[in-house]
Amino acid sequence: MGRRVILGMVGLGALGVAFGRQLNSVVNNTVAATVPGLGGVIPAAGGFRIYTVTNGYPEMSEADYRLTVGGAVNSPLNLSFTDLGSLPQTSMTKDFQCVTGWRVDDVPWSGVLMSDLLAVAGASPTAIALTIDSFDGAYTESLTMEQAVRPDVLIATSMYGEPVSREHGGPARLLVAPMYGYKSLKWLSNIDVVDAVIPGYWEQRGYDIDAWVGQSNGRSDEPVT
Ligand SMILES: Nc1nc2c(c(=O)[nH]1)N[C@H]1C(S)=C(S)[C@@H](COP(=O)(O)O)O[C@H]1N2
Ligand SMILES: [Mo]
Repeated sequence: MGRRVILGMVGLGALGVAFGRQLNSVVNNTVAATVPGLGGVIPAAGGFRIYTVTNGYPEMSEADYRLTVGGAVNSPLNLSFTDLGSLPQTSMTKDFQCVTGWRVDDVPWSGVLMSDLLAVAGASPTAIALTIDSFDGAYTESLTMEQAVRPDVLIATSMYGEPVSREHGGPARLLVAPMYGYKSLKWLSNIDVVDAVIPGYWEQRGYDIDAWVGQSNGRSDEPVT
């Protein structure tokens, strides 16, 4: 059995998986079915699967939300949801591809570019990487600084023109569009600018740290455009 297959099985077994978007949400004219107890075994046509590595989906109101940015920065940040909304907003429509095989085409996102946020914080130009934390208390991610400042790496506060739902990682999540979905950390709480790449949650469990779609984890999926 190939490494990728084993990884996929580990992923499915370990993850709490439920079917896609909220019932009233339509993806490419396909409503993702909700099948209690069967979540994650059968691909939802056209829809996202909802993943969490904890026992549930953490809840955080926009009023209580904070995003902190620290480490090698000139100005450590402690931003409210309103503060995030007052930074320059960027929209992009991107395919979303999980390393286990499912893909959702043409997802519209908007929020704050990581590069804009890092500029506001005054991130050190010689810093190597970011470590990124989730308020689920378990999930982490990493990006090199070069990856982080790409124009397709977003702190997303909106998805399909609506606030990012609790299940999809709201009030704010990452979107790392050119990489497999595990880089797109949900329930974003903290970003530290650091001098070394620290492997994230799934990377400590065998996934590639650089997760380019079509070029990593032994996969040959069509790259996200
Ligand atoms: N906090 C957190 N973020 C996460 C995950 C998770 O389990 N917990 N799963 C990742 C994986 S493997 C994928 S494919 C996407 C799925 O996003 P979705 O749950 O919004 O469909 O979230 C990523 N971000
Ligand atoms: Mo994934």
